[in-house]
Amino acid sequence: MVAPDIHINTYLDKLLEGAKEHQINNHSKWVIFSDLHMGDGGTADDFKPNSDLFQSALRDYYLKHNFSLMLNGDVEGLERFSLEVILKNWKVVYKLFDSFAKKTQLVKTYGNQDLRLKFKQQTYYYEMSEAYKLCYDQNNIFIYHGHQASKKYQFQSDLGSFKLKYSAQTSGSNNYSVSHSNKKQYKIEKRAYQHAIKRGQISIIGHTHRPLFKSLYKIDRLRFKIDQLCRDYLISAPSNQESIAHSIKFYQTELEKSHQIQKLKNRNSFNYHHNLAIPCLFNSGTVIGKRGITCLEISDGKMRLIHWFDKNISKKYLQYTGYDPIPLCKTEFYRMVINEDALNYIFARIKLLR
Ligand SMILES: [Mn+2]
Repeated sequence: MVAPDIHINTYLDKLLEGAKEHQINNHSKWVIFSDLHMGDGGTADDFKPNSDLFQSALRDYYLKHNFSLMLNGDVEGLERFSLEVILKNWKVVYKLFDSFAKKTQLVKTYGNQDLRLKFKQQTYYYEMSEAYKLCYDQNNIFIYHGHQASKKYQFQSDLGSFKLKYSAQTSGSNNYSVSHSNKKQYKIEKRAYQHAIKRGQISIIGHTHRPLFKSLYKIDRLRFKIDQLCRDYLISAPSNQESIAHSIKFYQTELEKSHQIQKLKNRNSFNYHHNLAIPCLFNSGTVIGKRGITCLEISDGKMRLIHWFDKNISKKYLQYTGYDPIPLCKTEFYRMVINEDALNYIFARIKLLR
């Protein structure tokens, strides 16, 4: 029997081969969201709490600044709601999607929850593909939802609609997402990570709802940030030192909290398995986060991990200077850059370290 991970690598290679290509350059602008889990607008609808924030970010920021929109899977929570109900309840959001299709571009991938759209007879509103490839110079950014790196969904996809119908009947409504098991999440991320290294590319996934930037989880990103701030402190003017010292304390507290969560949940990190994580894996996180929305932006030849939040819910980011959140005009919503780096630099690091 073939080892499962080798099998999944071959499967991801097939996905890569069939991915729709878009050329990008330093003038291109893309924003990538995943896992909206749109429902019926009621209390069981995971999308609802952040829906105003999401619409405002799309309309007042991304559309205004001519970004193309990539929806990387699980837009519709089809494991719990029918497409008809979702379309009817979130008409206003679909209108926004239409605006991107008209003004810039809109592309959509299949997630595990909306996988059945692939087998539907009716024509869906938007062009969809299982995966996309953004080509930047000689380098590739491979974008797919992420469930393809899980054995369960890979077999479902191979077997087609019959198996999907069967699984829809057998999976309970509380079991609609993979994201509840840390061990399973890490396995999926690890396979996606290994495949990206093998192909010397950047891979972007969603699905596990955990933001990743340059293969770093929050805990590792915080450690690097503290290190950088301590260096900045030494070379800064005395007038700036106090605010940098403030930021260091803020990140230190965040790190302690994250460390407790990591211990509690027995989480892994790629830095435990390598001396240095190879910066090939990114995850846009989710639109349905408790403290806001995360997404990935590609613009000006850079990649950015962004956190959108409502100041009435996540006020703490406004009390310190660490992240520098910027308000969206006439709203209570903020856009905050968590990490950013030049694509050229990321690709050079991947080549040098793999
Ligand atoms: Mn998913």
